[in-house]
Amino acid sequence: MAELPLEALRKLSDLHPKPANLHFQYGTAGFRTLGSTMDSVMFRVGVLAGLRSKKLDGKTIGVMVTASHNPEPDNGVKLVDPRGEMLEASWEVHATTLANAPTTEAFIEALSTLVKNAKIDLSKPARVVYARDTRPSGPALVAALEDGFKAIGVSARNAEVTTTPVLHYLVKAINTKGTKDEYGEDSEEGYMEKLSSAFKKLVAGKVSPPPLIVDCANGVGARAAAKLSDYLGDSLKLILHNTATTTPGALNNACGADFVKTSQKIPPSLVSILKPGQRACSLDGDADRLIYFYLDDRGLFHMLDGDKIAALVAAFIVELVKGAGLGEEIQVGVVQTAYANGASTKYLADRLPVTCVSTGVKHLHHAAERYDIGVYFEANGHGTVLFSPETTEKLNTHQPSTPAQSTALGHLVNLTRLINQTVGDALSDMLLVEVVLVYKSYSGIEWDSLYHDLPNRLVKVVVPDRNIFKTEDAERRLISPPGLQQKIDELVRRYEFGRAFVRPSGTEDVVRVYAEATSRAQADDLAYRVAGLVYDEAGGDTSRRPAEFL
Ligand code: 16G
Ligand code: MG
Repeated sequence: MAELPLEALRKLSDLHPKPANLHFQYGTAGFRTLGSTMDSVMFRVGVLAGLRSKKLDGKTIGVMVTASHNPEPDNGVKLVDPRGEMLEASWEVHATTLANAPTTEAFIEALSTLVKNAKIDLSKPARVVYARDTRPSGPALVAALEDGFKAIGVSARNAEVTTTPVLHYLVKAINTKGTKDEYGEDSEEGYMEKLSSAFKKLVAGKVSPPPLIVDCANGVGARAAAKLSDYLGDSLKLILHNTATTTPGALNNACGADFVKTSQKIPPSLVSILKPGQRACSLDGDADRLIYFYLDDRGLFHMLDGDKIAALVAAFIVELVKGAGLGEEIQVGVVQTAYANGASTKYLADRLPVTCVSTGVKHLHHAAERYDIGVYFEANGHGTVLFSPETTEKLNTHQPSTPAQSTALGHLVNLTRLINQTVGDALSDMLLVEVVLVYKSYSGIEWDSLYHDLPNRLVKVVVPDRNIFKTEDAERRLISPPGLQQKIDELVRRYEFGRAFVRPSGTEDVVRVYAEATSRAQADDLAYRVAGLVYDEAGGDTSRRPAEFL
């Protein structure tokens, strides 16, 4: 058995010392914190990615350097497993352990333990593909990552500056190359070609929709959207805004999907641009989330979030499955989280099976895999549609008995190519939405009227220790602190269609409170009161109560 290359590891690790007083955690979205503190983390992730690849017999692992919708000084890194999926949970723990080893010697010690416990054969090859978003801290962090690759002997492919979903696509495309499951050509061009040609087939013969305004969050999505726009040609005209990827401080600043979803407002930069009735959408900083919106004829803002996308898409897919004569054989289901608007859950549950899971893409993804066709979306706009291997096979081999069935079947097959099934993908989801809007002849207004969102409010409560908050039932109920859930239940009962839940954030040191009710004032009031309960229970900082809750 080959040994760890100790000399190279020591020499390179010494160039990337761990800051003494910082603790790093591989959380729901990988490591994410101030970019200026992440040099050692990047180096060690480089080494870990190599080991992960060796463990999986030389399959290609992905590494994405991004902090998504976070402000520009932040950065982050996450690993992508060979099928284009998020890193297996047990390795998140290894990542955290390695990142926190205080010295080079401790790091090497931790590596040896991992190699032994995980039974990693070091003589296997290691292959990695990596990319970064447009953050200014990216190049230096990538250099540290590359030192990690060098230290463990990775054959690494640099995918340069691209979106998170493109990187996931590349991982899957590389690992399926030459197999019967070939996912597409393993390049950004291959991705653009695959999506745009499926889109063109789907909308062939239909009336082209009016141009779509795309808010690119001043992030890497701007570059990808510009390329995609060239591939789409006249089939869909995109008007790109917030494309200032090199202006300091512009990334995600008062724009992008997270801004729109959390503030429930149009980005100020689009106020003078968006005309009443016109469709617009926002990508987030690494282009894996998508939120649509429009202004009505009174100029009022309406948001079409991940729940609305799920409703639109799921209903369309069910129709196609029935149309193809496969209604009895293929079960379509939807996966949501507790943040899904109650009105969306009702709309969907009246039509198809709906599951609720904990927050975080990996939970949704795994639950969606249990359906033949699983549609999953978080309200924040992250989501996709998964076709099980058996379903894909069935769609490719089924013999339709009428021309109508044949058409519906053809559309489903094209959807399997249009949709990036590895992870939520703002650009792929945008094309998917556009396809449905074209088929239904919907503008944003008709789409929005599928159901009416219950007014809702999300607030943060800063508490000394968020770890005392523990949940059950897909985060819908608290089991700790004891007694708090009963108090919340009592409050909620006083509001018509009231619903509220409390969970500790997985990405920030806060507790989140969500509330909805039949009116804006009631939703705000319920959120405020529940936040007050949380606050009192957790002994929050009284100087910050209560104005900061709302
Ligand atoms: C991360 C998750 C996202 C989730 C969010 C919740 C991934 C790739 N991303 O961004 O799915 O909605 O965290 O944040 O899993 P919170 O725990 O702070 O509310
Ligand atoms: Mg993102």
